[in-house]
Amino acid sequence: MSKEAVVRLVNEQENNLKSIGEKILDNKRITDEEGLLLFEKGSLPYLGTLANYVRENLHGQKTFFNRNFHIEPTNVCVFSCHFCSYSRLYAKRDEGWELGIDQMLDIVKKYDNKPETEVHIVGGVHPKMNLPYFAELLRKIKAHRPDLHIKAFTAVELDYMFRKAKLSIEEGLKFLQEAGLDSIPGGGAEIFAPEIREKISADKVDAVGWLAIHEAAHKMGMHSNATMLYGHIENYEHRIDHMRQLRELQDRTGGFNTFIPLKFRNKDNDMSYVAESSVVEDFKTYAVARLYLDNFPHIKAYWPMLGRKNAQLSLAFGVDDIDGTIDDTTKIYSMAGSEEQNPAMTTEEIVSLIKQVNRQPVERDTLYNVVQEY
Ligand code: V47
Ligand code: SF4
Repeated sequence: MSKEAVVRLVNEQENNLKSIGEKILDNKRITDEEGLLLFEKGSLPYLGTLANYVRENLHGQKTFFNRNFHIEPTNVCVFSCHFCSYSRLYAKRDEGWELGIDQMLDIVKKYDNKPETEVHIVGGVHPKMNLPYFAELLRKIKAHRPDLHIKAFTAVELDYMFRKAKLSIEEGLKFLQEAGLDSIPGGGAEIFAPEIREKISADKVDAVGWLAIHEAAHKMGMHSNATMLYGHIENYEHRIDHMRQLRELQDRTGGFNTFIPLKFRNKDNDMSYVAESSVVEDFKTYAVARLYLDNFPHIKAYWPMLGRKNAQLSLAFGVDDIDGTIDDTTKIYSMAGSEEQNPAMTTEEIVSLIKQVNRQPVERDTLYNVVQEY
């Protein structure tokens, strides 16, 4: 849509929505109240048009993806998040899996001589898989394949490892960085507001701890991502509060690469009674995230969760990244009822998915350096 057409749409809105649109056209930051108003009163076409305007100003038609694979060391977890369909409590670990270091290295070796640029390692919090264990894993992966970027361990896993090892955040991160950790994924953020966090994941690291780990990592030169689990018992104010804390941290460090809204899926967990959000709600959330998080370079739609068609559509609502060519080793979403039961997509499939909606596919590495344009 041309800028003139966006301006015309902005001028047709009632007062408050119009002034927010004008701010966005002027490249000005919107306030929390304005973000909330967009959620409450903005129509989907209006939010989509504004978010797409911002997205195209930043990236044009470019749509990023990377070639990665996942390792999930274990689904045994000492925590008991009610939304989680994946973890098996430590006491019931006969229903779970625990991979040894050599088994994980064998997964890495499957990709020898293949063009994957990243390994993503996230799992449950197993009491026996401690800091030295994971440091050895990182060292072995780096020794085998030094060029592979290791994005590993959510702040939840890191917090547990560091506390058990009696190390400060900085000491723990330095230890892992020296062993080969390159960056940190965005999981474990859920919803920061304590009144919601206490109800959905009371026993793991809180917002202050999650943010402190990401801040320390950024200060050591490591980049990270941030997620938000939405569409359960939180309201719009909680979503804005969550994004405000991320925007403030990003102002201080600039270390976040991408924001990933994660839609709550309700299969086989303690919160199955909560209805899933509508697709309209999903796209509104992507669009408001693009408009509110003006200092985040990228907004990512995680396609296994959304499904391929909705991932395509999300590109018109502020999203510029659809993650990677994941193979079927990831279970955390399929167990929660995601659209894709065995998520796997080849590079050719991702490229044609993006081209079908008239965007330009760009393969990136973890830090968004361009690997190949299509
Ligand atoms: O924090 C768990 C989510 C996250 C459910 O950084 C659920 O590139 C929906 O870290 N419904 C972990 N979501 C995943 C993660 C991640 C994923 C993709 C990309 C990146 C990245 C990081 O999975 C958890 C939690 O929010 N999750 N259960 C569920 N029922
Ligand atoms: Fe454990 Fe993560 Fe599941 Fe929470 S979401 S129970 S920390 S695996």
